[in-house]
Amino acid sequence: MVLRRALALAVTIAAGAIPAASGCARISGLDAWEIVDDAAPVADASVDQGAGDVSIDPAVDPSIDPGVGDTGSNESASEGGDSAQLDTGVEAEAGPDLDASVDAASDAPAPECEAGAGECQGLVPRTCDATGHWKSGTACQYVCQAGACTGVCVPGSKRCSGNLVQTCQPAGQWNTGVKCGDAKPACFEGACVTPSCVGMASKCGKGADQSCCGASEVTGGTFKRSYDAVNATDQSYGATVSTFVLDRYEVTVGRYRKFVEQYPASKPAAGSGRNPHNTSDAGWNASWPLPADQAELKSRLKCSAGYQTWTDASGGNEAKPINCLDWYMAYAFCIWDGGRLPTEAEWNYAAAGGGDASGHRVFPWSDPPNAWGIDPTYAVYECLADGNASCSLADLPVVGSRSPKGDARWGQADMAGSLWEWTQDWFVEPYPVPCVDCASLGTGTLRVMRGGGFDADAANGSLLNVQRNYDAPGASFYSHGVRCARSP
Ligand SMILES: [Ca+2]
Ligand SMILES: [Ca+2]
Repeated sequence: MVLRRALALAVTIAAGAIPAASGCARISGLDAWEIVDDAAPVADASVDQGAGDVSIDPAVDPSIDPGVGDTGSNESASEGGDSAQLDTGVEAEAGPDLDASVDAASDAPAPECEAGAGECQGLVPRTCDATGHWKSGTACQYVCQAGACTGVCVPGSKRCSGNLVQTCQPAGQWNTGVKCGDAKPACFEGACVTPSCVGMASKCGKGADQSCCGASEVTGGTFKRSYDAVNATDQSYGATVSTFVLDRYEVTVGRYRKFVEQYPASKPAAGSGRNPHNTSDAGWNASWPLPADQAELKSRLKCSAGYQTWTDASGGNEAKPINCLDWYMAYAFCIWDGGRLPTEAEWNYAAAGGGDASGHRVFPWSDPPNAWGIDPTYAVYECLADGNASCSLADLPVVGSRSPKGDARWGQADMAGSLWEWTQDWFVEPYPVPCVDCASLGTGTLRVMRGGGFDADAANGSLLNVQRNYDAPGASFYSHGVRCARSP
């Protein structure tokens, strides 16, 4: 292999090696030179044929004289195989092997763009330089258009402006935004949320990394109340429930704290909290008793020294369910938070998984519906959550601690166990029929609770979907909590 000089050009050549395997290897800055296989003897000893490499020593050959031509007239070759030195700085074979075999003009890259033009490759802008070649710039943060960075936001991203959700447009500009509706009236991190969820850390669920504010739609249908074909076989109490939204979790201490902080301004207005599917629902009654002020509300939340989850200062219980709620304190929270109490029929329907072939479940997680299995990996009950049978506040873990294994059909966690959950209805027995989005709202002395508590005994059926419970609406107790219903 020899190095042949093609044209007399002034080039500076960096030290380096030309790959032996290449019959024609180009060195950076060596456009005018080519390497070719050549059977002719090589006089240049600096070309290391043994190694198959051509090495160029700029220290020895510091410059190339553009006047050097194929004749090698400026070469100073030494005898006996010594390096043929060119004043060009390139060691090359002298003599007959020098051959102008390459046209430098054809070797120059052709223009690829019109000088001054601009375009984008993804987020990277590039402009066409004076020689007609693309020069890439630094990637844009937001939008690249016509070779330039523009915009103030990433298209598709969202942010809040007051209670408006703004969306970043394709050109990287915020639109005017959409106002959050009544059900989720506050904007937080680009999404409409319920007031209790503004700024709320995601510390719920089994990994303590889920939003405590999750809610999911329960697809409406017809079913039979307190019927599961296994434990309860009376099919007399059919009901139809319209599609609604039910919180995935029981209300947490952290969420309830937002209500407390704004109390008493967070008290419901008369007539608020109606179930939109039930025209006979008059909503909140202004005569219903609530704590007079924030101090009294806090006091009421401390109903059990050993088991209350409320703390006056935010602490380690924020993702635990708030207990010690009476019916009024539960309902008032849900209204303030853009929702309402679920009716007993709605609660029963969601826990049972509806009334089709996948519904009428024994437990919320039962699939098939008659599956009987329950153990502490499914639900929080019998004070077993901390692994022993004695009862303590450790037996009431964060909401969703058995999720998703213990979830109901539409994603609600802790429907069985954790806390008993208030519903809107007076306790009436038997169930009133017919029932289309019905609720027992007339008069009574006891309000319905469903689902079983963290200290409830599974053997007595407390956690079964068919089980009903009740208490006086003014009763605060450490196993009483709530989960809110909402409109889709
Ligand atoms: Ca225990
Ligand atoms: Ca529960």
